[in-house]
Amino acid sequence: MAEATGSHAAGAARTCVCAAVAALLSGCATQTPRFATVVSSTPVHEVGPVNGVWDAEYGKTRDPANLSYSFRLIRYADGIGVRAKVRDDVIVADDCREGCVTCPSWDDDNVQCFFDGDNDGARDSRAGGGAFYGGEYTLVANGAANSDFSSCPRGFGDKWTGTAVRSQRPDGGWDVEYDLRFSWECLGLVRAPRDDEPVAFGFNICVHDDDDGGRADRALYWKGNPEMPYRDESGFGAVVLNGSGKKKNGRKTK
Ligand SMILES: [Ca+2]
Ligand SMILES: [Ca+2]
Ligand SMILES: [Ca+2]
Ligand SMILES: [Ca+2]
Repeated sequence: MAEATGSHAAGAARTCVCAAVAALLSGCATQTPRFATVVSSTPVHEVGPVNGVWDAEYGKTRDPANLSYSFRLIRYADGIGVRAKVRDDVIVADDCREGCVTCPSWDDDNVQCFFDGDNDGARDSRAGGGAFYGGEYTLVANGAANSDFSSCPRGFGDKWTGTAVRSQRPDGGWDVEYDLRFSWECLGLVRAPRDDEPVAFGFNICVHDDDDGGRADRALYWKGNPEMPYRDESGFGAVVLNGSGKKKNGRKTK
């Protein structure tokens, strides 16, 4: 049985900005993508304690029932989707209030997506004061979000969206299914790619695991430099998503 992950513990005292307010602050008038047409997708990648990369700032586990996940990327006509299924023994979201779009998302159970939209493999994506070509996007297990370090700060619900749905496993643990969708603008692309051309960018994904409240206990990446996996784009994975194979005028491409 699946249920929406809307609960959160009381006591989160940090300042949050809700989605409606953030939309006003952003002052943007771009059309919200519909994500109605799937163009292409990657295979499903499995990430676990052995083949993943642990962020050196946190702890580790050997138990895939404690933390492991699978994910794939989907190219839509109007942006990129990331679907991830996380296995976790305890779900905790005590630091982020539901509906918040600038919360300390890295302290709770979450999925983080990282885009190197200009594909330059920078050693520090935040160097130079915040001109992002992509950046970091986080969705917490209770639906809270953060994209402060990205091309679409506080853009959740408008320029990017996501859902998190949990279901209990027979062993008492949880599966949490995340469905995230990003406009081309959030990848930091100069222009939206044509339907018939492939799109290539650097990508990484991380799941933070909080099992006991307070700070996260561990963070497991697909790829990367363990010392700074969220900022060092040189360690990201290379992703190429094919186009439709049809030009706008209807002729097939070779
Ligand atoms: Ca866990
Ligand atoms: Ca957890
Ligand atoms: Ca903790
Ligand atoms: Ca927490």
